[in-house]
Amino acid sequence: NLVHLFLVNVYNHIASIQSAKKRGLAVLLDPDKLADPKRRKQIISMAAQYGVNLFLVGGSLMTEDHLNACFKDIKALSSIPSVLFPGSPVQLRKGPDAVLFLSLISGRNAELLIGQHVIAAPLIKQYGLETISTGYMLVDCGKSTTASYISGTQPLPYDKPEIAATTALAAEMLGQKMFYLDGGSGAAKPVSPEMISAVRRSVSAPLIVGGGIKTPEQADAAYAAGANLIVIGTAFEENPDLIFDINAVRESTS
Ligand code: 1GP
Repeated sequence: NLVHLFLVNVYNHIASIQSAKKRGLAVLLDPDKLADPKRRKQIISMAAQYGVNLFLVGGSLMTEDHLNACFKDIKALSSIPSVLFPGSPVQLRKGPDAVLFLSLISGRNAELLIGQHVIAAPLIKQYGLETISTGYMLVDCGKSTTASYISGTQPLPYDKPEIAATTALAAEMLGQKMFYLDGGSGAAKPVSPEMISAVRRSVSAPLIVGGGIKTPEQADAAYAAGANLIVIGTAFEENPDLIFDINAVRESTS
């Protein structure tokens, strides 16, 4: 609808969650895993019912293209902003409200620090998408994930919060507007609260945390350590009803 089109500025929306000290929740829709329209619509509707703040849509690997269907269903069933979380420039298209312009700052793969961005930038401009410059940090959370494999990079060591903190600090000095600490989809365990709080102390920009969050306790720990927005994908795909318990944790102190 028109009001939605004119008012939504996704970065301001996320920054306002941080400034209001709220506990933000994003649902990750992996188009590959949500190829079944019934299942996809069920998760979107439940997320809308519980007032989720954001949908992230995308994946490190796409074997079939269901992205347009995801964006269409989100618009039809909710007024929640949708953000493309691209694994590569082939995922770019009109449809999302914004795109995370990710620099994989935990890695040393030049293609994911600047190369793919050169390819993506003119398309993003043509499509008129809001661009959110995001310092993206993959963390080794117990198993090799698709994200770390496909990116060909070494993730940050789990027990080295100081490396994450100084990486984020350097990226903020370089102009990144947001940070995303990610254990990768389906991680064996979430990013540690120690690492989250080290990054939180190091930078002032909004901080997103995801990967392997499966319980209300883990969500609570991530928020308490300083995450402004947590991202849950796999756990909701496996059990959409979990959103009820996660939401209770959000409301307990926000
Ligand atoms: C992955 O942070 C997201 O990039 C979500 O991870 O699927 O493990 O919830 P999960």
